[in-house]
Amino acid sequence: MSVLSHYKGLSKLMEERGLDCVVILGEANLAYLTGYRGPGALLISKNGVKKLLVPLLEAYRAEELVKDVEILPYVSYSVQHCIYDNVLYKRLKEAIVHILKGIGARKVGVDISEGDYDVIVYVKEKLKHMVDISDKLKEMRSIKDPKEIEVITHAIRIAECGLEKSLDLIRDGMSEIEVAGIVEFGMRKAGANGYAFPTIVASGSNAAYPHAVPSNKPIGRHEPIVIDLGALYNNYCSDLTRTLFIGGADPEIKRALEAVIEAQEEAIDIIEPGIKACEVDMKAREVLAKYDLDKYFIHSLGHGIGIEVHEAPTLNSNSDTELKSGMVITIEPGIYIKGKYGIRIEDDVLVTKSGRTILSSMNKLIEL
Ligand SMILES: [Mn+2]
Repeated sequence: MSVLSHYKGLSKLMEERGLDCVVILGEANLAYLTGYRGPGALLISKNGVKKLLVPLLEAYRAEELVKDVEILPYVSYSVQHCIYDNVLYKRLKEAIVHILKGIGARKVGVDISEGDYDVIVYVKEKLKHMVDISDKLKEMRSIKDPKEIEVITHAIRIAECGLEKSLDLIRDGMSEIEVAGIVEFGMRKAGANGYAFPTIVASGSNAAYPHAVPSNKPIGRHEPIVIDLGALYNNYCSDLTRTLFIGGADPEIKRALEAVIEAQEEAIDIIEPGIKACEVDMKAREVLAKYDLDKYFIHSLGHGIGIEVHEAPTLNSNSDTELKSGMVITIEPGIYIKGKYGIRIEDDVLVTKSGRTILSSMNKLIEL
């Protein structure tokens, strides 16, 4: 996919902050700017020099994915008769400094929070004038362009299709691990390159752990089964959660699920450009408070999704970030009662100029 438009934001940043060059180190930021996701560094100068440093073993793949940038392989040991004649026989940090000095860069922007500590310390020591641009990149990535929205929407379809197909195969008595495997195979069959994160399947009292790890526990009838899944497609993630029941839901738990759905829908209804993320989080908590369930909602309401499954903005009580058109966020209220049960519903929402579009579309009450 074309990522050329993302360079424009960086050129503007270099101008605004008087930078000679930027160095991109994080794998997600490399994917954002080049389409290549892997180790290495991208160097862009204000004069238009673009070089992508990649480990020698990644050079073929990078050449296939990245067309408008010079690919420079590096390797820390000597290689005789190497197929590339431009290999830098250096470690990454040395290769970066070598190039920066070669182009006479003095003031350099680096996405410090994404780089290895060792690399950052070395570059800072050799360059002196280093500026952190991590926040700017996070902000740029939080606003998706139409192509990114299309790819994320497809990643959501893959997750929904994978879960939908799995519903015919899930039976009580299967282990959580087995169900996770069925769901993941479903996403693969629907075209997933990979998973946004390891699928969570948590039933009964295990569902009280928001980040439960699937276990050998057999899933039972009438208990909540939380399935949190996400597909990776063309470098972009989806993130979706449903709580389902085999043989119908226990009535008390069903009422709690209805409260969670109401909290989610009311929070989604107030999403529009200019609203603060904390206000959306607050709305969900207000609804749960009506049912005296807010005390069991022990995590934030949601987060941005994109190249990474958790990215800016964060939706919690401290987040005064204003939502903007082009952001894609999750809205995922849940309640977790230790030793008893847990419930979560998660959908993916695009902030639009006039309000919001819910990108996921699966039923919220699923009884098998
Ligand atoms: Mn999520």
